[in-house]
Amino acid sequence: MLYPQRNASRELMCLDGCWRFFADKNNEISTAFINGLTESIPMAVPGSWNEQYTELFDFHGKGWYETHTSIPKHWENQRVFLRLGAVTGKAAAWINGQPVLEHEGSALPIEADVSAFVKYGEENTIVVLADSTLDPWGLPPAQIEEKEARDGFYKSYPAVNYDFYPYGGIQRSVYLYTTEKEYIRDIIITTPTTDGTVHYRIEFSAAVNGTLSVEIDGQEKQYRLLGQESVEDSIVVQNPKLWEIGQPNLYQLHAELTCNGKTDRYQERFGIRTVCVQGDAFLLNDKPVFFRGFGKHEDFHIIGKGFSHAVAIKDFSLLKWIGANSFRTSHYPYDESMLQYADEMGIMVIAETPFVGLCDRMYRQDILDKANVVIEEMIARDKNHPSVVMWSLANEPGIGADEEHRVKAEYFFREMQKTARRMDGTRPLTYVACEEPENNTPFQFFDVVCINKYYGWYIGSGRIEGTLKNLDACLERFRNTFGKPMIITEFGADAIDGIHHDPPLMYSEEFQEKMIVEQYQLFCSKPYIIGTHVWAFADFQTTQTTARPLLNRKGIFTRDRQPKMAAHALRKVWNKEN
Ligand code: BDP
Repeated sequence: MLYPQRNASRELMCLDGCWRFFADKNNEISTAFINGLTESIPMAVPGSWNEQYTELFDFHGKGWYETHTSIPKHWENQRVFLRLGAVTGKAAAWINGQPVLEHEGSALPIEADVSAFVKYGEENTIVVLADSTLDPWGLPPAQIEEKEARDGFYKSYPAVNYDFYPYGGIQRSVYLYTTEKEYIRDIIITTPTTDGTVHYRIEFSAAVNGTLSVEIDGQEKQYRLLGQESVEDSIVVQNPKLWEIGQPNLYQLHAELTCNGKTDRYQERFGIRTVCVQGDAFLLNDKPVFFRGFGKHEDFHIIGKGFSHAVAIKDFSLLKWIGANSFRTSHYPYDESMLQYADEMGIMVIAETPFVGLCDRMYRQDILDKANVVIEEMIARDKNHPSVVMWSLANEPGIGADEEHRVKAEYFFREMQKTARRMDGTRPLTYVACEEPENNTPFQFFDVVCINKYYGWYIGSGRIEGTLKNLDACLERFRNTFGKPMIITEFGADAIDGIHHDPPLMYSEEFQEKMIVEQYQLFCSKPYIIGTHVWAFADFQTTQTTARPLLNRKGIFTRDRQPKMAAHALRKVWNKEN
């Protein structure tokens, strides 16, 4: 899937702004309603609805959005696509009363050719349904209904099976864009070596007759197309400047497809770089790298999980300030702009699926089918970003050591892993574990072992030195079981900003700083550990529970991005290493 683009042949209309909104608390609106909300309030798009109105904070149901836009007359001779960057839960869209889209899954774009439904040179009504109903079979899952009384993650309310707030809404930008009738549907770029060879596969909307030109770094190739659906070839860039951490050299592939006298164009940015796992090393351009950074969230005051360029830029400026070189898109794919910025700033990304909170009941064929679709959609969207160096297929799945569940989970993970490798044979794969090695047998199918360990916090609470020996033993257990390189993808402690204590006690800034610095030293002493990500980059909104004073406070920065003591400490350590 290509990102929408405005260029010499494609037009782009952004529909972000203030839409009309109706929270369907009593399930009153059927799909028969699509021609105008009678009772509605203003709602900003992109943005979650939960913090825009106090009374909607706990609303997890069907949110109806409506906007109007006139569509230029001259678009009539082109194709028009509607593209929703991300809509929570089950989404659907109508144009002028006609259904145009249906999709399940929150953090990936949805689009459809709506040429046949728009009125050209006139006003059009666009309605979007964001069904944020908590679904025990969703990816990610809420708790199962019969067990509602048991509550969710850490007995949380609302009862979801993960530790972040289930914000609802149209969370990312909405666009209308045009292409020619016959158009470039996809471009897949790979760079198998560092010598400058750029492989590309250009896919068309149909079997086309015409010409294609491809240009990279001043070198151009022309193709005559006779009923072809795609072209696969390569160009060798002379003296290539590689994409490196902090030195993000980027190239452009310009493609022009001409059919029946009309030209569709697309310009895709990419980097020349290789990634692979070799022995105990993660190699970027044949040199070992050490991952230094954070697990993050898309989360900010008022906008919730809505995307904001300003917040994204602030986060990248803080990643640079602190000396980080990477982050994980815990626990779902992030807005494409985050990856574009990471490409431009030379920051590595471990890109994660939304499969957080998977548990025993989920290892079924129908859930696997859904999971495979999400993996395909994520890789189809993000494949050309040089910053994405590894895919993570799940966070902290509950696998269980008993034979029945282990066998089911192994099958599930083996199949997901096959789907990911079929889609992309160039990037290493991982998933992120929190349980012991015997509960994580699917690691046999993956390249890197990623673990989340909270010694001194959930295990041996309050004891930092006292738990180092056990943490050390735990690392060795994983290493001895799988013999693979390891990344510590989460470790950390909650610290409420402004709370100080001597001696360092839990929840004080001193405790968080001491724990992170001491555990980091232990991790660095292990040659098989190829990176550490502190949990978390910033404090974030989560569900209500006794363990969460308003927010999850494990951020190194506060929710409004102010540094805690640990941020200054990490900065010293990382800047010395850089
Ligand atoms: C891990 C999860 C993460 C949580 C974190 C925590 O991966 O989503 O926020 O623990 O408890 O289990 O803070």
